[in-house]
Amino acid sequence: MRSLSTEILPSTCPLDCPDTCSLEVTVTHGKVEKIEGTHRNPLTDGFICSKVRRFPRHLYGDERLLQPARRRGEKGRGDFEKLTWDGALDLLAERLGEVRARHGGEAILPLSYGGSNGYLTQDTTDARLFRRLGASRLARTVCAAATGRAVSGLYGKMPGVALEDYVHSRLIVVWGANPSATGIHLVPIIRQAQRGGARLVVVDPRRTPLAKKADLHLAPRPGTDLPVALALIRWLFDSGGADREFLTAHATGARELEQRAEPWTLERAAETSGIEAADIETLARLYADSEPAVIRCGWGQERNRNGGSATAAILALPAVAGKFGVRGGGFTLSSSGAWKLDSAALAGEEEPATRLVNMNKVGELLLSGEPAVRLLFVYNANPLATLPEQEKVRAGLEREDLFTVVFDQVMTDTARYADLVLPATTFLEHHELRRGYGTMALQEGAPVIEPVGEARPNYAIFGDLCRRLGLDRPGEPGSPTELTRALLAQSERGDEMRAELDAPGITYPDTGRTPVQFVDHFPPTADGKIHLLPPELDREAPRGLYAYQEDPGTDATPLALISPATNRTVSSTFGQLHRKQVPVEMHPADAGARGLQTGDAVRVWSRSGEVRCQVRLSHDLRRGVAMLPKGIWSHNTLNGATANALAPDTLTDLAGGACFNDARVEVEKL
Ligand SMILES: Nc1nc2c(c(=O)[nH]1)N[C@H]1C(S)=C(S)[C@@H](COP(=O)(O)OP(=O)(O)OC[C@H]3O[C@@H](n4cnc5c(=O)[nH]c(N)nc54)[C@H](O)[C@@H]3O)O[C@H]1N2
Ligand SMILES: Nc1nc2c(c(=O)[nH]1)N[C@H]1C(S)=C(S)[C@@H](COP(=O)(O)OP(=O)(O)OC[C@H]3O[C@@H](n4cnc5c(=O)[nH]c(N)nc54)[C@H](O)[C@@H]3O)O[C@H]1N2
Ligand code: SF4
Ligand SMILES: [Mo]
Repeated sequence: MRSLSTEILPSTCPLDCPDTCSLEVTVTHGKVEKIEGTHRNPLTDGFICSKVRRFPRHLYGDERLLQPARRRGEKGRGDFEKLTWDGALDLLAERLGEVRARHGGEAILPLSYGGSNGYLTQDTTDARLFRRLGASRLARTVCAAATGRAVSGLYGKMPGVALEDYVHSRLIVVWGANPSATGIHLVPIIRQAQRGGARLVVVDPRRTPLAKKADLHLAPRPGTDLPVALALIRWLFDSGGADREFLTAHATGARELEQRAEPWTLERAAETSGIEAADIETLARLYADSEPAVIRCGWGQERNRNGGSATAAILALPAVAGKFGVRGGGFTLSSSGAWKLDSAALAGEEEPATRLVNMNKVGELLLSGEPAVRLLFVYNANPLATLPEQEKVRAGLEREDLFTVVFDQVMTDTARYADLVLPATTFLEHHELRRGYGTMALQEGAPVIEPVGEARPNYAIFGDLCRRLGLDRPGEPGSPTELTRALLAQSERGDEMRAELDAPGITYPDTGRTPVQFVDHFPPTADGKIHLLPPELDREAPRGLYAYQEDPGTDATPLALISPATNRTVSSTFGQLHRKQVPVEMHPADAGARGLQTGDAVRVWSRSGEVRCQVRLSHDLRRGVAMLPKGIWSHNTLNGATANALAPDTLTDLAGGACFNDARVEVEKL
């Protein structure tokens, strides 16, 4: 029996995860007691991850920011004194105005990534403020830049195969993705397909949980997916496995692709990738012979110098082999292309052409950029924990002449360096409208509790700052209701979507919940065709599209350090809740060669920096590969540095994306 003061309220998980679970939140005496999954989003199927089940610890934990505060001690120490909201916003408005007047708008840098934010809490009133200040603009390249460019270059943002439809597939290829941690609802669907006789192939340098259940596991050296995919393409063309009829009807650039794949024999790809030629051939045959066949392409293959071309080559496979046109056939990357809604269009006038800053280069910019950044406004991001070249970012944050504002829910590693800290609400305390990037669903969330402490939502704070600076215009949408209405009005189906959001509480794009590629929709490119060698991508890639760039390893730093996601954090979110030391994992042979055993304290170093931590031996990594997970915080290692201190700020071949997995390191006993 529940007491009368207990309520069960609906919500939607907006975290940076493909699944967008529909939730049911138990609230007792105004406090969140329990969070569970529901069936409203069919993909959720009534269960959610342990991270969000434990969300009350994030809401009410010691690290939760409760009031605005101003730095008292040295930068980085996390010593603050409380301010009122009025005091904090007056101070901030004054600083913003002052910096703009003295150094120009571009001396202000807004830094947000917003993976965990929906249509209401990023690119709305915040965009309005920063545009009107003439601030520097941020290219959000830390994730999905190269994959995004590849998919839109080839297919024009065509949505992928619905994850629910994988039950119909006879072959599932999971390439550079680890859904067991990063999108858990796909796992039971894959297992169900396997029980029905489907084959599973995993391409990943690690033996992931799904790799252990796979019929075939290909473990390439990080950054060598491009040669593997090109060898598959070459084999398909040579052995009659290419669907030339489909290519003639639906694609351009097939001949050029065939030519670029020509040098990549199975043997040569095997030598470069460290996979057996016979295994690549087994995948080629399986792929050619299976119908329907689907590729779940993730982001692991993206985060290196070849990331754009590798993704393009992987996504070319279903076109070459003619795998479209059936339910359960084709590819899935991100389904966000299914939605045409655009928050930024609500922000008012067009962006002024101010300086565009690549997020991966923020460390460099803070140290030596011209014009110098004088005011850094961090929200919806934890850059010290998530950007490459962590030591440069840290040194930048230590600059005495930089005023840093951090608007967050908890005292992050970045917030410790702030001059001004502002407490933000979570999705259980504000309104949100969120589409999935795995599921096709769009769902709303309304507050289920009053804000904890004095936390406030993004849309409110940026709206308030606009008013204080005299940058607001009458009649602009500003409240969540107004923003939602204006956003839905962008679609011809706006009224229908509004009604569906009210009941049953979920809506889908025009293409529906489970559209079939090349049946229900076609590439939204100018000619409606697939472009296997888009000229603009070919011009952009430094050596042309599909040109392989060699491994950046050196004799001094021969090991490839990858930093994949774990099931403990979402990017760096929830890192405050995990206080244990996190070890670097290595293959026993690599450890043995260095005289290392599990539990030893080691120094892991690259050209960029060093991490001191423990080591753990693991048979799940291929030789030559070490792993330190993404998203850990300074308290998780002996010297406060993480994988990001080892990661270079070099860029992917397309779209200036992050190359975290191009970190090349050596490990030695401390
Ligand atoms: N629990 C949890 N869920 C998350 C996240 C999280 O941090 N935690 N993050 C969210 C976000 S922001 C994103 S972008 C997605 C990412 O989702 P995924 O792409 O599934 O996650 P990653 O762990 O980045 O990478 C997937 C796999 O790529 C492998 N890999 C590394 N280098 C290579 C390579 O060169 N080639 C190949 N083939 N594989 C490689 C890694 O070993 C890893 O198993 O997940 C989202 N979901
Ligand atoms: N080494 C390594 N680093 C990586 C990666 C990797 O593979 N390896 N992957 C990268 C990837 S895939 C991604 S997506 C990036 C993510 O990089 P970030 O976006 O910097 O990481 P998050 O941990 O998601 O940070 C979100 C922050 O915003 C706060 N927040 C959430 N909602 C709100 C809100 O409504 N208002 C405000 N004001 N704050 C809010 C959260 O508390 C959290 O601190 O990290 C990248 N970093
Ligand atoms: S993080 Fe992903 S799996 Fe966990 S509740 Fe949110 S949407 Fe669901
Ligand atoms: Mo990401």
